[in-house]
Amino acid sequence: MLLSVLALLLPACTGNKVPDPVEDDTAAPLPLPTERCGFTPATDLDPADDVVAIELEQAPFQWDPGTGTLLTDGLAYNGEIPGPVIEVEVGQTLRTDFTNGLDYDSTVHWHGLRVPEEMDGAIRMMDMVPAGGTFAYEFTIQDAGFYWYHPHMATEQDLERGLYGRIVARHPDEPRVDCDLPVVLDDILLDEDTQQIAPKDTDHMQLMGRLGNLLMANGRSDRRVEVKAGETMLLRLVNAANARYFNLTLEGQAMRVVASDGGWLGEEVPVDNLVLGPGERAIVAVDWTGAPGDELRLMNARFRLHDDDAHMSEYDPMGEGENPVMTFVIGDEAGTPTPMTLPTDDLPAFTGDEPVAHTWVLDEEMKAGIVTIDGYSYPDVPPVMVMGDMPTGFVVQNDSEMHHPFHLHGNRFQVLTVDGVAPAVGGWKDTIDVPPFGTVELASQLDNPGEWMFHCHILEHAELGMAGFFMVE
Ligand SMILES: [Cu+2]
Repeated sequence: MLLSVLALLLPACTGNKVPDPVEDDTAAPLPLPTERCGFTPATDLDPADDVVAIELEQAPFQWDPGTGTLLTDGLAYNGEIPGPVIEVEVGQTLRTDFTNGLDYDSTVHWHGLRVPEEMDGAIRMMDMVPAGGTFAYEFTIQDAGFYWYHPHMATEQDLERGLYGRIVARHPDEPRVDCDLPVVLDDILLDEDTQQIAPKDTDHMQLMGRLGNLLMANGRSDRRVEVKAGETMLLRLVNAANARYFNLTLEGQAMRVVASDGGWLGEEVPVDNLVLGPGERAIVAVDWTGAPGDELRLMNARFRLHDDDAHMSEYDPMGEGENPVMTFVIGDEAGTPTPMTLPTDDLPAFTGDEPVAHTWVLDEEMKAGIVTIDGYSYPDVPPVMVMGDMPTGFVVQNDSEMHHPFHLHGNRFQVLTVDGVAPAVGGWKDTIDVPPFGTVELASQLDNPGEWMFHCHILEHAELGMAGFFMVE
């Protein structure tokens, strides 16, 4: 433990610190076979067409993240990391019979989906599900796109240990491809001696954000997926890391963003690289090129959480360079491209003149170990009161030297500007990076009344109190 903490405090001179496997008689390391691109959804237990019913049980689980050592204090939904893919269509009812198999209270939060407040799984809004208890989450799917679920109690520990799952919410007119791949991006901090999940950090490390030393795609560092040259892949990406921003490129391939957090864009947006802060999602279309046997990697480049001038000493255990997240292998069979005809019926129409209901001010005091929104640290915060069901502006102002991914529960929004400039990728969002000393302007219809949380999605910051709640009336 001491060693790992010390190692994190050393200057960034050691490069990629992916640990070596450790000999362990109790572990049963198996190399991961190459999988065909695609996914198998969770079994729908209800025969009715308009209902998808699943069972979800969270419990301790041992898993090999790709190092060859079983992590003895992992957690999983239904014994899988990530948990099962929930596939639903807009208009269907999703019923989840949830069992909390942990020895402490927990919830399920449906990140990004507009659900009734009593189904949101955030602490203020509902009774927690006690250890060993059950709860039936039930709501209608309103929003097409790529979402995810995770606990909203002990969040920074539970997500590090593997508790997260994917939600593919289908639009009736969305493009359908064989190679539809929902991927949870994550990093995990392993103790370099034991190869187990490193203990919870000191307050100082919590302020800096817990950056891991192993990058994973769907719970493994060694994931390999076979694709066909010529076929179109829809790569659905969610960043489930505690603090890491992923900055992604795909070797030799052109990427087009076709959906953001809250669903499909009206257009394809070509990008050279894709930055996703914790909690953010995107769907990327790729028409694969290459020869059979080619191996093409999804690469992650270093993203500095702090303003360069302010914090030159920021340390990333993955080093300063690029690191692979997963590998795609071009198979022997050829595929054909799928035209991207994108649904457009759901897109925002804000003018930028919406009256600003509130300005959130994010700040931190490194020496005092405090992170705040509007000068308050959760839970000692007054509510923000706003009128609902009308076009409403918000401003998020970052007075600190660090990036903060700002997440709103319950109501989606459009980003009008980041530091005065309209973003390259539009569409509905629920989580947005607010750069150091930067300002973001948002607009929302606020069509989901209730009491909702807002917080930084660097999970250590949320734990330290960078959170609050707003009442939509
Ligand atoms: Cu933060």
